Amino acid sequence: MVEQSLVFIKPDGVRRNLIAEVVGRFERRGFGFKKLELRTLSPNEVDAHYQEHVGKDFYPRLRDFILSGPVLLMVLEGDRAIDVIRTMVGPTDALDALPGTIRGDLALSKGENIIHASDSVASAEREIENFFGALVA
Ligand code: IDP
Ligand code: MG
Repeated sequence: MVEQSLVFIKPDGVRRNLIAEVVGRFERRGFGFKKLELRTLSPNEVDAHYQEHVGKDFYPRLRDFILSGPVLLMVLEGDRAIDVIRTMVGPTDALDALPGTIRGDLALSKGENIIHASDSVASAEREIENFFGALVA
């Protein structure tokens, strides 16, 4: 089943010059790039994207972090993209992430953990519409 996932490299990954490292993993795995865009998100985009976390104790820090610099937005397409990419990314807390995963190889933090990836087809559709205004063909 071909799916699309909304993925972005967070500002820590961009600042640490990890764009090629992360993008290269998705290229080599075989995903198609439907979108690839470097830009700083707006506060409204961030609040909509993280709507399930607004109001949690860590949200103000998360919001400031995501707004602290440009992110590299991607829409990736491929077979079972949602689950395959979540497996490549690893668990939220990078200290729990196995070597071989993006977080397990590149991060040491639960907050600054390099990358976002959609967790379901419904989330991917909502996230793609939030950042790009419409679904991507
Ligand atoms: P996910 O990115 O693995 O899907 P979520 O639980 O959806 O993880 O949380 C979204 C983002 O919020 C995380 O990637 C991380 O940057 C941040 N975050 C989540 N939980 C915590 C926490 O307990 N402390 C600090 N930051 C957190
Ligand atoms: Mg999540």
